[in-house]
Amino acid sequence: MKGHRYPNVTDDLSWDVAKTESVGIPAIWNSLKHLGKYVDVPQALKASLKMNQEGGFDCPGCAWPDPDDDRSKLGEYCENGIKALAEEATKRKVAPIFLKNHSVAELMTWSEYKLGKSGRITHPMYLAAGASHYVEISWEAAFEKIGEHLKNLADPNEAIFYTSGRTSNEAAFLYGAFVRAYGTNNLPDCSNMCHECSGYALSQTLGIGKGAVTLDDIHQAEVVMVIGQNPGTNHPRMLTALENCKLNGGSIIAVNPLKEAGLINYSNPQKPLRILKGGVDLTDLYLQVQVNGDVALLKAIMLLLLEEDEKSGDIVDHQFIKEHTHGYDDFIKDLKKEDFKTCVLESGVDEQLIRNAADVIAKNDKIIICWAMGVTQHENGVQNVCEIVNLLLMRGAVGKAGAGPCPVRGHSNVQGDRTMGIWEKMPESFLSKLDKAFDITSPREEGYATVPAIKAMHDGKAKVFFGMGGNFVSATPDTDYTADALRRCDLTVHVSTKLNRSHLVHGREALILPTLGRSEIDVQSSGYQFVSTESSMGIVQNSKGVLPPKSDHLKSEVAIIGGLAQATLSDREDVNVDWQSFVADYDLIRDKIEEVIPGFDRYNERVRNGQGFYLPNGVKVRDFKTKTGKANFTINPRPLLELEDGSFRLTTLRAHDQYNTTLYGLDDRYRGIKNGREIILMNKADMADHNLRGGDVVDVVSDYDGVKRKVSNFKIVPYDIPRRCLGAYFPEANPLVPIDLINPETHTPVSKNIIVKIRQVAKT
Ligand SMILES: Nc1nc2c(c(=O)[nH]1)N[C@H]1C(S)=C(S)[C@@H](COP(=O)(O)OP(=O)(O)OC[C@H]3O[C@@H](n4cnc5c(=O)[nH]c(N)nc54)[C@H](O)[C@@H]3O)O[C@H]1N2
Ligand SMILES: Nc1nc2c(c(=O)[nH]1)N[C@H]1C(S)=C(S)[C@@H](COP(=O)(O)OP(=O)(O)OC[C@H]3O[C@@H](n4cnc5c(=O)[nH]c(N)nc54)[C@H](O)[C@@H]3O)O[C@H]1N2
Ligand SMILES: [Mo]
Repeated sequence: MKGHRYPNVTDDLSWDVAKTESVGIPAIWNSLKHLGKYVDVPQALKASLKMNQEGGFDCPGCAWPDPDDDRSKLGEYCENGIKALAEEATKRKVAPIFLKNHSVAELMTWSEYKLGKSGRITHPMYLAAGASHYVEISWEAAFEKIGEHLKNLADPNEAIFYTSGRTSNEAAFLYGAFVRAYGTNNLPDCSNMCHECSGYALSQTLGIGKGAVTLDDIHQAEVVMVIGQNPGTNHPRMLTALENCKLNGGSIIAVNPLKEAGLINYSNPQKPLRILKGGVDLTDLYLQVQVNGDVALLKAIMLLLLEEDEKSGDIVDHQFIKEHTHGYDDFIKDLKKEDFKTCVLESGVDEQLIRNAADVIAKNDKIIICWAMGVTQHENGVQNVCEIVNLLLMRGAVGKAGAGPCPVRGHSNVQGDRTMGIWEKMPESFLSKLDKAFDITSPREEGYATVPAIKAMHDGKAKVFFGMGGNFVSATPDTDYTADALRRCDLTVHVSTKLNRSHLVHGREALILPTLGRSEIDVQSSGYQFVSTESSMGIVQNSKGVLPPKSDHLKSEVAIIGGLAQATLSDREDVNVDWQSFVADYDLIRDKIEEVIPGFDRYNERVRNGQGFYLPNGVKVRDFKTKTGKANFTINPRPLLELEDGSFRLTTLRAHDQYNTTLYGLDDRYRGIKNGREIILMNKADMADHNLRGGDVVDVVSDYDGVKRKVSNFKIVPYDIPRRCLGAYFPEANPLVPIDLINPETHTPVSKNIIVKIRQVAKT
């Protein structure tokens, strides 16, 4: 079967006006309803009380941190956390008999939703060359097969080792050590498609590729800007922090092409009295930028700040700038070249609203800027983040209480995985210590990030793909191209909990290795094990599963790495690592982490403290580890936002009922959309111009570098979105994202600004 298509699931699509409030009673009800269908409810409720609590496990959903103290007795989780748990704790199973009954070709015709709902994979499964069905295989034989393939490659750089962001610190660190002992730095990860631009920009400007605020900072901030992020769906517990900020007198400014319900009004489900009062109005100023209008908006705001400062001298923090920053004069010289009116126009936001926003930012000192994918997944993603930093630096809002940059990370341990060395270009300081700790010689040559890895497979330069979690074919750009790339491999292997598309779009041979979920009990030969994760705010804490594993045949990710390393490296004379000792006792892995990575002193002791510990972060104390030793202002050109007649800017979004490529359901409750994912959100005036009505069926085409990419049978939904901008869901729209349309510094695919045209196929 060519390519990779999603069967149409929009037959009874409906839409209503988008909501203006979030959470509250419907959310709790919704999550319980969701639980009942698939899960053993008493077991899941028991588990939910342990989620994000001391002695329990870290929610497998997003990377939002837990409060340092005062965790809610009602449960420190959210509606979408419960859904994430329900996916792991499902009653349904994909046992060998299931895969005997359903061929790969048949499963290819199932929607992503149906595949995911099939349940947890119970046994290692193997697809032989030319075979139609997966069959059960023993763990030993599976490891043997992978080991043989890896040993037979002409060059270790012909293997790709992907990581999705749920992998624990312990598993990620051991995996990185194995991959480098084997001989490659080909360690692409989901971060390459996610916050890579944040890491890059923050390292250049502030000296650390992470955020520098705590929950407490958000509570005491006077202004929180939330740019390109939809916390009501993707980080629901962040709304509690924003609520606290509001109740303490803070102001919230949202910057988003869509009016997201979660940012408008919030009823904290853990505060029933507030629900009765109608919740808390969160956003004071909602700036509905056009897609990729953020640099123009930030420049307009900075021009206003500068203008005020030139009059009064007390808006720009000159003292801070003199002591702690570099490049201010050049930055100002460049900023002054911008015309305010043009910036306003290009941002798509009403001038008065921009003036109001600048006023709030000028009058308050404790300013935090939070952001996510609406900022990073752009060709100018690095510049977007750099402009955010420029604004904070102008106001001296870095390295003090209640202020600073706050990239809100996605997967629950994506930040930890990077700290642990999951990166294609870890610095020498890490590699040399890793070499010493394991007595190995890591290669120094830079490996492939995600997009270069896809191209290498496509070009036949890489032949084995190993995925530690994730759903590579669906999450990556240019689906048909990526599907071809995977199909050209000799072997594709996925360590997974659930069935997904990447098991079906496979290499000549394929393996599925089923693993324990975060909520499950992990016992190894030395006894019960726990793992640890790092939150978006740099807090490392332990996570211990509480539910019995769904099958006796599951292995932990650590055990899978141990088995794989042994099968691959046991006859290599230059590698003498006792991999099984690490599998037996994860404390030994943590000892090695402590040896290699700064900030993990007394790891085994401190991680046992229920609340975990903060990793060191120089930015918080104005110790900027940049080349200049200061915080750097940067010069960032404003992207040109011209559009040909008939073209639109398409941004891809997550619905309320999904976790990346895992679909919890087919609705997007807050946006008022039901039973449909193959849709295009469109401004009513644009619909009128193109003679389109809600429900009309269209093809969407992107034309880039001479290649036309298309998705078919999408339905138009009228929506409050700026003119000439369109919204569609990730991953259904991924075939439209060109493989070469990337942010040049980091190779991040441009998933938030795809230039497309629309062709009507049928009327409603
Ligand atoms: N329930 C749930 N939780 C999740 C996830 C999930 O799928 N489901 N995914 C996890 C992961 S891996 C991540 S990275 C995060 C993602 O969290 P988000 O970044 O919140 O997710 P997206 O849906 O990609 O949405 C980005 C927001 O950016 C806006 N936007 C789009 N284009 C632009 C633009 O050009 N400028 C601006 N200013 N805004 C824009 C969109 O309208 C949307 O509100 O969530 C994590 N948490
Ligand atoms: N167009 C478009 N594309 C995007 C984005 C976008 O906004 N728009 N967002 C990008 C972003 S931000 C990200 S992070 C990526 C996400 O990319 P990925 O991380 O690759 O995708 P997920 O859908 O999160 O992966 C889900 C699969 O992980 C497996 N899994 C779940 N839990 C575990 C576990 O505990 N261990 C293991 N080993 N496996 C597990 C399950 O089998 C499940 O099917 O997608 C990117 N792609
Ligand atoms: Mo992400």
